[in-house]
Amino acid sequence: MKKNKHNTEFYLRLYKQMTKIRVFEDNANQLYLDAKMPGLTHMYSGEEAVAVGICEALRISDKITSTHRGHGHCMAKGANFNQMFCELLGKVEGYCRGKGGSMHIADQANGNLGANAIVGGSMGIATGSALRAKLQKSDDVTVCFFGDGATAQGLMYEVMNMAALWQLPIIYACENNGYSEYTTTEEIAAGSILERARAFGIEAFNVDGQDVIAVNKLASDLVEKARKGKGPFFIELMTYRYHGHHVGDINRTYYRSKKEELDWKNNRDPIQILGSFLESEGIASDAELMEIHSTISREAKDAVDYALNAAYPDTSEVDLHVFQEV
Ligand SMILES: Cc1ncc(C[n+]2csc(CCOP(=O)(O)OP(=O)(O)O)c2C)c(N)n1
Repeated sequence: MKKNKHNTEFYLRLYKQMTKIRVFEDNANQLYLDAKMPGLTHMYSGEEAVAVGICEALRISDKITSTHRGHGHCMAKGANFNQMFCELLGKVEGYCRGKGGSMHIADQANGNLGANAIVGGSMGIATGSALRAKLQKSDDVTVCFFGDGATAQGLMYEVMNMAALWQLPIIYACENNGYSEYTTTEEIAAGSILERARAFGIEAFNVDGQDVIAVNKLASDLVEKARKGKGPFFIELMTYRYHGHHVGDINRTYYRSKKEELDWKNNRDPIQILGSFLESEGIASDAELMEIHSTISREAKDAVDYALNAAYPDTSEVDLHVFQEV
């Protein structure tokens, strides 16, 4: 590809966005290990190219819905460290005033309609968002992120049917990381994931979810088509989660080998793959990439300190934002 200022800057942005997610997750894991974070969390490390490749194809006004493994989607759609760490620690300055926690982060200002702890639960919300865009004649596109485990949920088939019939501007993005909790995808999903979408007449694509440039290229193409009323689309992104199902899932060898984990980390890491490309193209040196990592790590550390010292919500807020009187 011909190098120009635009794609040089864009590739560096992809690198920074993925690094932000990795650094965020490393800090979140440490907060859990230090017993400073209430509850547990599901790490996105290893899957960064999926969220970043797709969200970089979106505008702020485009919408996403996320999952229990949602920090990466939030960061990729524009969330900031301070509010993210505050939410994880239950502090009032968090995205949901500390009431959502890791699995319920919503950031409406950036078009993030929210994470969802119910597997497949955001599919109805995402499809409703696309219907809203169509009814209001807006050209917003909605991306629905979900894991391979969600393909076993009936809701997915109801909403894909509606989306196809009504040509809704939605992209279903299936993050296939090979596992649903402690079970392999082959054991929970019969047949082909892509053929499920094709049965509804939805165009479906498979892409290497570790290659952020490939993900972004495909997503940009589909987003522009969906904007012009040619949706819906379905993408299956092949990826891997480095940590256990959640931070407490430490002893994993009964369901996957250390060798497999090392193979993905050493040979298929999305940040390393892009880093090598940037170096080989003369866009950034190893030292410059390390500097990006150090700068982002310092920003994250400051945000963690900020969140640790931030205030909890006042007890008078306990029933606020939880239900609406009608
Ligand atoms: C409806 C529902 N059933 C079961 C669960 C318990 N559960 C939480 S995460 C998970 C696995 C999800 O796997 P997948 O969709 O592939 O996402 P991944 O964790 O691999 O990112 C399950 C079964 C749940 N949260 N919601």
